[in-house]
Amino acid sequence: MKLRKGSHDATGLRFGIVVAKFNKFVTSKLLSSCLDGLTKHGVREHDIEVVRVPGAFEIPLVAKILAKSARVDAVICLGAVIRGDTPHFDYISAEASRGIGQAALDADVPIIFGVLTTDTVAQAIERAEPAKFNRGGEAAKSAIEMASVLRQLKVMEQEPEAERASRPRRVARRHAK
Ligand code: INI
Repeated sequence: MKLRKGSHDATGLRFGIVVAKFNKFVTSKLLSSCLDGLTKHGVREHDIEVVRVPGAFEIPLVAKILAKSARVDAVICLGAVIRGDTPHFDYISAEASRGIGQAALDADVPIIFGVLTTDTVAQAIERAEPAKFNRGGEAAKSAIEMASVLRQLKVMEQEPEAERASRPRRVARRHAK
């Protein structure tokens, strides 16, 4: 059996973060614990690119552009969609999750879903709180793990090619007639 798994050593990895301004009192907490999580695991500050967008609905497009830019090894999406009394919640949360998943598949780069979808403000605050659920820090950990596992898989993909290239070329033998 060959077991491949990501590590939490983020040395040399680069990350993009897309953070929604809507419900900023929650998303700013997600962002600061996400940044803490990345730097704690060895990511350098200049290897982190943060992009702010109006709301969760706008996250997927920016996440996809960042993921395709070749400037980052993974993208982390942070937002807070709180149900309240309008059907807006269903449209925005569904579009954010579908769009983020699609962006990762289109770009072939890990994109982490750190968008809270909650019924109440209290639930959102609890999930963002570093001392409670710490979803921002969790998103950072998932991003590091995925970037690390993808890096391993890409190395594996390149290896057979490299091996082939280093092998001495066989000279075609002419048939004596
Ligand atoms: N955006 C959020 O990130 N969270 C919400 O809870 C929310 N609600 O409830 O409306 C929200 N709306 C804005 C939306 O994401 C877009 O920014 C807006 O519709 C413009 O496209």
